[in-house]
Amino acid sequence: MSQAATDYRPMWEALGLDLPGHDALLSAIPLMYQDAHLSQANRPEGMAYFDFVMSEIHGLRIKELVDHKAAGGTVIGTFCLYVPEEIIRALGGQCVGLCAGAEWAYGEVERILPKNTCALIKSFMGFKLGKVCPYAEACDLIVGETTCDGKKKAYELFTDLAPLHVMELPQMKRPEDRVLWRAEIERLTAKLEEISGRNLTAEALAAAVKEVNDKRRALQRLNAARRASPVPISGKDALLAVQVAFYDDVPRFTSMVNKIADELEARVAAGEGAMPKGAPRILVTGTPMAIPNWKMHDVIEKLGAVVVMEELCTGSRYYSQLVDETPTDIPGMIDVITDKYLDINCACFTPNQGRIDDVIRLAQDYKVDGIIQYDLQFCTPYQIEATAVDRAAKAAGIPVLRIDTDYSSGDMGQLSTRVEAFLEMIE
Ligand code: BJ8
Repeated sequence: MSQAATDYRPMWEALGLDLPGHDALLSAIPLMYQDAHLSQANRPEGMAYFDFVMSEIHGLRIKELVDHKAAGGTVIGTFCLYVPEEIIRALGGQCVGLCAGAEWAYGEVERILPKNTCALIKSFMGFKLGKVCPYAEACDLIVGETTCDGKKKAYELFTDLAPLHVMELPQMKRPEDRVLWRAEIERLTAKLEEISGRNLTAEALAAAVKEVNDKRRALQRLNAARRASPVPISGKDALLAVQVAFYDDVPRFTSMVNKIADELEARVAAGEGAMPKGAPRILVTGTPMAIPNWKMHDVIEKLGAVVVMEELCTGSRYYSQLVDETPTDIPGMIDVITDKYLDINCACFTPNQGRIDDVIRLAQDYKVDGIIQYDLQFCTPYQIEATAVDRAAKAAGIPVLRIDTDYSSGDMGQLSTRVEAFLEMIE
């Protein structure tokens, strides 16, 4: 891709964006990106791709989506890992993650949602009410899911703002829950067939499974390199790769991430790091971090530590499981898709021992010096589950720090002080 000074305003206008509000949002992102990402030393050269993607975040990629629609395809928005991208792609859709990572139009949001709603929900409602997200405005359908109570009830209001389909996600993982979840995947398939005017074929589904697996395999490679010391990529840059995975073109993204993984493997072999050897190694776990939420990683890494793993939906929960590529017929493929997605360990499930085990396993595997639990305020599932993570970490002899925060920058000083004290304690 080559950078060109394209005027995207007519496209944004045609999508119905509020242009003054959108201008204000777009002018803030480069400053945040400069401060969090471009200011880092020793970045892998391959991150230039992500710098370009970020510079075109509401430009080129949106144009690609608009062109895709003009050619007869669909754009499907999602808010959660449980929505199977494979089915969307097999039916000619481009899948885009809509979780928003910045405060927007909170005044309007708080007229319809309680103030004490988590930042992630307020943010996606604010982006929609404020008409500043071209991804949301480009969607033919948005797929919600019954995960936490806040999202579930917010969708009842969101349905007035956009075409919405809600999947019923069970909250346990018993055989009868799997039956329900499989039926929900079939119901989503029928909905996508209706809006796309296509029928699901085994060939298209097998191809989509392979493509999405390849994307996750590339991210697995990139993240495997983070086991090394010194670590060849900063936590902020590794987080950015997963954030971009939610909306970039799949084959292009896979090829660029594989290139970065090649570079990281060479850096590891040469003993080259993005951070000095001996920098405290941190695992971050908790609620997802959508673009442009780099707050926690930024605080940690500006204090000289490095995040080497994220047990997050914008982290290992996104790429660690693959869909089994063995089945060749549609029912068999729907079976393995059902299993793969039900295997994700979100705190909305009970019990959720699998997540606690993952946190400890990853912490040991990546030889971390400490765990930071990052939870959004008012996110009851993760905030309550933090106690179990805390206990398991202490039992495994791993120091742990709990942080409850939001998207504002108001508590940056306080966060910095707490993380600094934690780092002094573990060093
Ligand atoms: S699979 S974590 S993306 S539901 S932060 S809105 S849980 S109150 S985002 Fe999530 Fe899917 Fe689970 Fe992942 Fe509610 Fe908590 Fe807010 Fe949350």
